[in-house]
Amino acid sequence: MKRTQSESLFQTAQKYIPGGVNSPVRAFKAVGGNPLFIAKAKGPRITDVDGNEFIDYVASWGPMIFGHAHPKIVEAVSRQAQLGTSFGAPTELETRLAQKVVDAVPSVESVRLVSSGTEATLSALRLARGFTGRDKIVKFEGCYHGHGDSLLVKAGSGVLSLGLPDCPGIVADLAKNTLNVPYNDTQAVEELFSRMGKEIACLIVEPIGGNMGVVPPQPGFLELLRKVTKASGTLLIFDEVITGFRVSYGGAQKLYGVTPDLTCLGKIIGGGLPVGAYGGKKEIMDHIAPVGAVYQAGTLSGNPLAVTAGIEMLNLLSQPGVYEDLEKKSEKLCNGFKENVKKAGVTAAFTRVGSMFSMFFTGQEIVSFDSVKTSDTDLFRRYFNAMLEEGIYIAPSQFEAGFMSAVHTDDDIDKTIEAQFCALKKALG
Ligand code: HOZ
Repeated sequence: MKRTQSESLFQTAQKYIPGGVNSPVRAFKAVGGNPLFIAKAKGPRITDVDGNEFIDYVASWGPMIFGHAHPKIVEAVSRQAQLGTSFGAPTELETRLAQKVVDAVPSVESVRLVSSGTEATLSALRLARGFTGRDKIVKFEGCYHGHGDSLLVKAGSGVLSLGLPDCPGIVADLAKNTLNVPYNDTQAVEELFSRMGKEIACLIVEPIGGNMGVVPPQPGFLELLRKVTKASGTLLIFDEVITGFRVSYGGAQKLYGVTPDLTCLGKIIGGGLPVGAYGGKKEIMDHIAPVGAVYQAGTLSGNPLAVTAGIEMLNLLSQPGVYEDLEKKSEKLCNGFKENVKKAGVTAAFTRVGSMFSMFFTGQEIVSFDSVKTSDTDLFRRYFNAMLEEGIYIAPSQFEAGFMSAVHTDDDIDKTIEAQFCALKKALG
């Protein structure tokens, strides 16, 4: 595979941008080699600057659920661009998107739009602390909630992929208020809450782990979180930046029937443009300025282009049969992968909820940060590079999810399964 243009652009990028990338996981550090620079993408395919075309299962880390450059989204954004790209003043579009979110997501009565998932989670934490008057927060090992200071302790995503120790620059006095518990460990949660529940402002969780690879919640886990937080006056926050509108139109909370107090959203509700949101009960949300005293603001919050793309995305997602189709396609792909793994004699564990999935090179059952860390990352590195050679674009880390889109065809999936078998054989050497 020719990579000369990407190599040359990466050399130049490193002169002007730290590490040549604007988000660390993109740097391919966990898989060796240099990142591909992307020229364009359409539907389920992405093309690099050297003209190599790949079937894409990264989907911009989730949001391209209707593929790249969907004509309806492109048309709506182009139309809006003619009318202006940013006003720093309210538009009707924002209310239309907010209303769609309120109608779809069980916990959300009122929602504030921001510009990224990170902004959503750190604002939700501030709100939870302001609302409860408590400082401590609980999160789970391997969950990643963006790069806010309180949340980068034992985090997943890039921190895990690059094997970084806890992040310098985070004030110890703040970090000490972040308590980590192993994912799916109901006993540890119960024990922590019985000891100090009344000091805890909020518990934040990815209702389906998505940033250490896909780690589904075990039966009863989310229900337990709801029970202990309610009993101690702690706010339960679901970080649905990945799962919101991905695993069902109402997110993981609708799928599992557990309603948090606050929900963070991102990515999908911006149709691939920069958006985040946090919402919940009106009684809590009304503590945010200008109604209440918890301050949070942003010139680009509710940006008209991003909101327009989000409205179109939710229109597409609300058509009948979308989630059933995603389920069928994802099941077909993962079944094909499982067969391949058996034929190739590789040990691997599979996880999937709807259209988000992972394959870990380990024999362990995947339930937590500790279990995903048993994966053979060296084998993953060889596998990732072999998949690229075979024309398949997956996340450059064992610890990130794969995503199916509504526009992958049966033929794309068959090609992927065939390619994956070749990649497994190459990776095994
Ligand atoms: N936080 C994203 C992975 N879960 C990575 C985003 C990016 O590097 O673009």
